[in-house]
Amino acid sequence: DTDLLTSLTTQLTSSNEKRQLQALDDLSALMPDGGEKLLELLKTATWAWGVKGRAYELLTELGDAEIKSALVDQYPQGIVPLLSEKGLDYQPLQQLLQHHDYQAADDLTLKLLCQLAGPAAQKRGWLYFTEVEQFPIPDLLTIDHLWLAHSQGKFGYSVQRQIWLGLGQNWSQLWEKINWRQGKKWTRWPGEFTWDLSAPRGHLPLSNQLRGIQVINALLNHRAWSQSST
Ligand code: MD9
Repeated sequence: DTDLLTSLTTQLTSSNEKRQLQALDDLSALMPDGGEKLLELLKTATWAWGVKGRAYELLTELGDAEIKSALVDQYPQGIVPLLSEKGLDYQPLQQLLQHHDYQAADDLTLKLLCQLAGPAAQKRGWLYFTEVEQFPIPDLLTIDHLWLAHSQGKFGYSVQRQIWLGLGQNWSQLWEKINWRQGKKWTRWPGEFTWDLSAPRGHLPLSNQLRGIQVINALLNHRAWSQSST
């Protein structure tokens, strides 16, 4: 067991994101053993958000009172810093995502984007691309990091952007790749979307295509994604 812990620790600190997530899965079977080590790694390792969030989730699910109080101490708002230039409270989104309540989190994400856009968009219930272009970088990054952290790096606008760039910015291929459309048939909201981690990469968060691509185009081209990650 000590040998296994040592080898998992090596895997957690030295390899790629996929192998790190695999190591976390293996480690979860040994827990609560390894909890202290994982807490230490969470503070020191340079992990992608998907790995950090999974490690954080595993630690919060432990009964251990000392680890719990250390987490509350270190990360009172969760693993992702909840930065907002507009004074929005991202704690409710953090809670839903931490508990993998992806459908409620998706609804709330749209609400938050409307709040970011202002009173007219809140009343309208949907966005103009010109409003999206004005979104502050910290807010968009906070939302994206929350989705990444609590989906093992599977969900988030930055994931959708990466896939879309990989497809030569072809929207039609993106819809198929992330299961928003199958052949000629658009996926129907909400029942036909996949609200768990069995979804393909980039499936969530949703952007309604009823009014065309302008909004998602503005989201995936936002200047937030050309910044260094923070
Ligand atoms: C992805 C093509 C998340 C008629 C709910 C949030 C909203 O209303 C009914 C509401 C309305 O505005 C919602 C989400 C999505 N849709 C809806 C997501 C989504 C994705 C791809 C598509 N949609 C594509 C698509 C096409 C036509 C429509 N949609 C029509 C439609 C209608 C409603 C919704 N969609 C809601 Mg969809 O009238 O934004």
